[in-house]
Amino acid sequence: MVFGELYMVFGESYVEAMQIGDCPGFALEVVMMEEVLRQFKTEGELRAIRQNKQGHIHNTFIVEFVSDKSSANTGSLQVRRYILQKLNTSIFEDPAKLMNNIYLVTTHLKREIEQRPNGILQKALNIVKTLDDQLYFQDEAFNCWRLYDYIEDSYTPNEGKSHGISNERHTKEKDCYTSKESGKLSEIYESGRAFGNFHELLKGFDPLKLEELLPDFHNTPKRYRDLVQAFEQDFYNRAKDAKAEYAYLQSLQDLYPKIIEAGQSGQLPFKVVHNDAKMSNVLLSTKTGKPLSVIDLDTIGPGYTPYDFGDAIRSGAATAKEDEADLNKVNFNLENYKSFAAGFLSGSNNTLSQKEIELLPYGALIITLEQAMRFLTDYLQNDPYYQTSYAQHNLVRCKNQIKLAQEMQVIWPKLRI
Ligand code: GN1
Ligand code: MG
Repeated sequence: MVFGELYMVFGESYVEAMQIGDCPGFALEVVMMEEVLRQFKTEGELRAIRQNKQGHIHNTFIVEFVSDKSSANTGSLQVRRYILQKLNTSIFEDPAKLMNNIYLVTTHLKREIEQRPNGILQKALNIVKTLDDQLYFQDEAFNCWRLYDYIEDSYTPNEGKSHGISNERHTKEKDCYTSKESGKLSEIYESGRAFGNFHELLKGFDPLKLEELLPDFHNTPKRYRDLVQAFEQDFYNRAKDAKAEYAYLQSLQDLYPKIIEAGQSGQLPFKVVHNDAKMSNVLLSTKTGKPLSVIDLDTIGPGYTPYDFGDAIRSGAATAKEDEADLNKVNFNLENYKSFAAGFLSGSNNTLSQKEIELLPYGALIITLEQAMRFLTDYLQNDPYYQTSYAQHNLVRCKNQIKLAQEMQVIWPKLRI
């Protein structure tokens, strides 16, 4: 039985499983995951586990359960899918606080969504609790695991794709949620509506109820100081590879405080924002093409609107993914930018202030530059943070983000909303 990125299909022997898997200790890992899954309130029998390598932080698996309750109409087995994640506790050191934040926010979102039968977002993430009603499970080796319901009939709009441009390499084969190749402008617009609506639904939620798990996450001046320190220390003798990139990022340092200062001086409302509002964190419906849900709530917390707009633009208005090494393929697409912005304003139902709207383009540029700094800092520190597949990976990602930022600078006046 083969479907997609196969990790393990039960019913086959572990010897076969080891041949399918490509990492040492694979069979052991499968046994461990079976044991972990037994701790959660799942339905049916475990049938398959597939790995998903898309995220940079946690280890993610799609797991499939079947129950013998056959559906009356089709006679087929009932299948339930879940997302299982082994949490990266070197980054999220306090999983209890992490899961509590997500629980509070998803509970609020569910209530808001229920109250709006004709609303934009249709579903909130649903945490599957453990048998003893906990939000996550800690195994004997102190690994922390969580389980979510898989949101069916959904896909993520394609990152790194502009309207009309087709590039096969941008397919996210290993995505949890299928990424469609169509790359329609309407999908960018719908994603804008999804994030705009996400902000609107969280408007009444007090940001101080959430723990700030990764302090200074979007404190761009601090990210810059971290970069300067990593470059000057140069513990791994990698600064020599990144002189031009460093000089460019240095040259823009006066721009970095723009959003955080507007926030701290009270010009921007202090809100609950997503803080990792990439295009791949929106789910659209495969049936209607309209927004279904916003996912990946690890970084949910206090912040300012331009942060989320910025992350969405650096992914949604780019013609290539952030891993693309061929910079000729990395361009900024103004049409996508405009569509996303229109969707974002519409989805937020006119709840954005004038100052927030004025600073949205700054969010796009600053968050892209911040991401370039984060990748470069990680490269200079020998990649302790982001998962990488080869030595230059973080440097490539940094160059990619810089290319995008430079293209935004060229057309800057046109980014005004
Ligand atoms: C990380 O793993 P993922 O893709 O959800 C990172 C984001 C970055 C992103 C870059 C907690 O997100 O901030 O923008 O990589 N998340 C964290 O793709 O650092
Ligand atoms: Mg994330």
